[in-house]
Amino acid sequence: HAADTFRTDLMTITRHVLNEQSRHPESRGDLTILLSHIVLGCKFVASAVNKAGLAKLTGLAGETNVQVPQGEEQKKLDVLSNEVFVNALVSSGRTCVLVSEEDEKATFVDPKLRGKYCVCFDPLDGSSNIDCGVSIGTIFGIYMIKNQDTVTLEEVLQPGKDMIAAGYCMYGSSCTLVLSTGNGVNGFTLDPSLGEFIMTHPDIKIPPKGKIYSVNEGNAKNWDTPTAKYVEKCKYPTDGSSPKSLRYIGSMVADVHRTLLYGGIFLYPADKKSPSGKLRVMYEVFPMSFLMEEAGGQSFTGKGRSLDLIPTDIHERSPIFLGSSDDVEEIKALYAEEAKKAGS
Ligand code: P6P
Repeated sequence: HAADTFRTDLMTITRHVLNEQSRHPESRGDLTILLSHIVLGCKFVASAVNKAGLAKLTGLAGETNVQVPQGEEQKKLDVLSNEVFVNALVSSGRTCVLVSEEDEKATFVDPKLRGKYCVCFDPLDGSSNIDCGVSIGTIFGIYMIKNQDTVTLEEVLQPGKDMIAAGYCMYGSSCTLVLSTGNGVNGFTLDPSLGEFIMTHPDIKIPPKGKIYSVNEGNAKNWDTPTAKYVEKCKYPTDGSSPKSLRYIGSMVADVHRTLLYGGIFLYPADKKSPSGKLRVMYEVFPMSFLMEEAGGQSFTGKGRSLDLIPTDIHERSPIFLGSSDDVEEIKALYAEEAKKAGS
């Protein structure tokens, strides 16, 4: 029956965000407008990422190719993505400061175009994986700024628990956007024929315990004791349970998305080479931790709750252990044990 093929009551991301807005009668719709500009950026990047693959295949790689106006240097995708997001966020008229993985300094928006939000984002995380077709993604977190006209860097360096929304868009076999505005987590898949994100994963909840651990075992030589002990327990359980499976893609958005849907734990620990770990607090750790907690999971830094961190620099790094609540509890216990020994 034709009607079975074509759903006629589409829950698009725009409709979902408007529904969320209606839960806040005092809202003027600024967040809705901001999110619609972020969604536009994601649609552009999805298209550019797919074309990039094509360009490589037809040997159009290199300095310039036919898609790029004659003589112009082909921009690296992460630079291009950053420009798209900065332009979309500034032109939304709803932001006053931007923190991007691609920009050394924070961008303070022209006062004439300012709004009340700060957006922290990694426009194309994992972009080194593009050439081999591994999924990559955009990660973003949104803060409200108290004094948008006199905003200073200090006001940007807020603890993750003050974020009001966060999400990521994964560019893979399909383009999936996962979003939370503080009332649960929902997933949307881009229908390229409509150019719309349609809700495909309503009210995502992470399983309380998983069978997968996700870490770069190549760093094992440099791990601290609690991490080494935890991974050992995953591989050689002493309670009679089956060993966990190792799944590591090396692209945070892909590894976190699998963890969110299937359960388990994702770890990027500190090690002797990188005492603060590798992942960035404001636009990787905070947004992913916000989503995990909204989905019933946890996120831990090795010292405390990730969202309680107060960054001192916009590109600060932190160790991160996130995922199923029971799994994160196990590694928290190992770090507590180590702290007690050190304190004793
Ligand atoms: P490693 C990608 O470069 C990235 O920033 C994250 O997306 C990913 O989780 C991590 O680094 C992978 O790092 O050291 O395991 O290659």
